[in-house]
Amino acid sequence: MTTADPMGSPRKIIHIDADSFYASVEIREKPELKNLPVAVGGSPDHRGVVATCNYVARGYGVHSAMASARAVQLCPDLIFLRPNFPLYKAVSSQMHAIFRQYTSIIQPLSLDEAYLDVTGSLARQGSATLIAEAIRREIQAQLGITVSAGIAPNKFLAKVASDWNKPDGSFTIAPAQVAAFVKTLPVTRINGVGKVTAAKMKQLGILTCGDLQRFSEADLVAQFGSWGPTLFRYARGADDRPVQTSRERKSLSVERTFDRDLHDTTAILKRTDEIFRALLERFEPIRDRYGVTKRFVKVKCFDFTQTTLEEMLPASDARWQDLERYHQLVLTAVKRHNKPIRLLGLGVRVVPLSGGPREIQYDLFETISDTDA
Ligand code: DCP
Ligand code: MG
Repeated sequence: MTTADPMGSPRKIIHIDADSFYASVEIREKPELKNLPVAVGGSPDHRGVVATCNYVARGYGVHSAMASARAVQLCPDLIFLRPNFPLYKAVSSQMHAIFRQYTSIIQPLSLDEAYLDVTGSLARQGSATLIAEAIRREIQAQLGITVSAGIAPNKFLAKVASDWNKPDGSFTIAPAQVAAFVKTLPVTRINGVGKVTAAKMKQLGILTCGDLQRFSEADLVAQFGSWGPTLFRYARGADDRPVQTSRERKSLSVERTFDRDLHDTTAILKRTDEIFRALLERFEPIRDRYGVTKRFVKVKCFDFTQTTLEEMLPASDARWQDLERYHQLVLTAVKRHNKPIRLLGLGVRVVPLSGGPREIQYDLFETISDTDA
């Protein structure tokens, strides 16, 4: 269910994001590593990549998606751990069990990140801030890891807010504070504004959402294409996207942005295989409830030109799990531009298997993505 408050009063959205998730879970298992620099990922001598690292390692400049070999250069004492995905999945389900004590309207974005709509929750006198604090305390006490929380009237602001006092912090943007908050909010805080967009905005004299407000919607469309109307609303702190529970899921996708652009077919296919495995893993929890109607791929080149290709499937069944078809789609998409690749994404369009009111027409290409740009 989504929340459309009949009185028109603001929604209460919480965004939760665990701190250095994989690393925190590993350190919980091995507390003696707590104050040492720790990374989870592939080993430095096998062209591995850092999945994440604790905040001690971040102090040396190590970060997600960095080549492990580079990470060791920056931090010679870095301790590398192999990932243990089943354990991270288990901790993620335990986090969700805690969320469900407060609301059933939960939209997972990845294992460690979710939106919660607590507009109708009666717990903690209906205070979203107190609910978020309770969730943070319970996760720390029961699961031994810390999470950060953002509390706001919509998803856009809640996500910005969860990053505000990270790690182990929370931040509330009350409805009355929204206008003042966005005035000075740097555009780089907007999810999706990366280096290239930020540079373009800077050239236009746009550093903050306040600056962005001076542009009309038409101007923004002229400058930023189909993203213009969204930017126009975000600049004003507005976002009416509902928190979508998995019951309403339309697609599932996994994207990866690479530390270094991929140049050759072997590297591209190797990364495709990794993303394919991640996609299978994300599909697993919903496989009994959803059928797949299409597979799609997204390829973004170093210069941000992008191609999306999709392929209809004859029946909503399990046969979508065909790595060869994904290879074909990726290679076809890559050939369109024939340039170095900065991002690859694989996904599926899904429909609920049982009948009912939710079987509606689905928009194309609305993806719930797992971007790590
Ligand atoms: N992850 C990954 N590869 C990436 C980015 C993330 O494998 N390029 C994995 C490891 C992370 C987990 O996903 O632990 C969650 O991603 P986040 O972006 O939330 O990063 P963290 O939780 O590690 O750190 P934080 O949220 O504190 O910045
Ligand atoms: Mg996180």
